[in-house]
Amino acid sequence: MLELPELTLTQYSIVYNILSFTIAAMLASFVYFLITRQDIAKRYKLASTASCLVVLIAGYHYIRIFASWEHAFTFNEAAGTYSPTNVFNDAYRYMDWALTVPLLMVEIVVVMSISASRRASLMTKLVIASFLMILLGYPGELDRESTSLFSERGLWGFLSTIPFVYILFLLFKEIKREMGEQKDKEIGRLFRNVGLLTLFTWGFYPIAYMAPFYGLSGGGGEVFLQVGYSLADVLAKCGYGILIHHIAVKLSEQQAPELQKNPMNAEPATA
Ligand SMILES: *C/C=C(C)/C=C/C=C(C)/C=C/C1=C(C)CCCC1(C)C
Repeated sequence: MLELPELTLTQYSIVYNILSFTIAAMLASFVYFLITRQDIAKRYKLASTASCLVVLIAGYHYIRIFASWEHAFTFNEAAGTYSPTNVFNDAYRYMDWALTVPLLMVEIVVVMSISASRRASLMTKLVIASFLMILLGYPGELDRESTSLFSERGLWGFLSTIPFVYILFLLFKEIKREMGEQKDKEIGRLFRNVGLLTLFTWGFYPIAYMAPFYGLSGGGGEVFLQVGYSLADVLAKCGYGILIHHIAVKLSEQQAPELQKNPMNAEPATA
């Protein structure tokens, strides 16, 4: 639970609208992943199930975050500002990540071209490491007072960074292998894009976590955090899911050419 700063009308509205936009993005992505499931071969369907669950869980949590944001402030007519009159529950974000981040790992491992036993072991490592990363970050998030790296916040942040680095290391090793082994260059490119998207969006979370260490606070700091987390979530969940979906469709076409009869999947004739 977080005590919030006083916000101007503009600051309050920016967060209000971004949270609303994020709910729309998550729910729309859910419908998209659900409808496009039929274009994917059976062995890759788990990727699409995981994508559906991720955006559904996130959509639900954003509805709760939005309600908590509305409830946390009262409009001060005289000053024309929003005063914090209630606590804001930002634990919803961590509850959300604890469920969705492991599922994001499932999505990518399902579309990798590896043996069933390697798939199971890689998935286990990534799921456990991503859960640990969120779990270890949370106690530090509760420490709102520290402004130094050498504090409780800094310590938990450091511990959480160990599985974070391990995940990126494993992912990049596997993505590099996929890019080398895939005969279809387009699939290789999609894997590279998934890697870059993961690096740039995931990188935002620890930077935001460190905000108190570089003096980001007050209304501006709060707006930066809420907007940053929301946009990073949309890219890391909806955008990422769309890339994984395209990989799954391409792989399905390779294995079951009859799927190409679906006009949605057909390549334009080149001859
Ligand atoms: C959809 C939500 C996603 C992709 C969330 C990702 C979250 C992280 C990569 C968080 C990482 C953290 C650290 C590496 C250290 C500080 C604590 C965290 C949890 C913010």
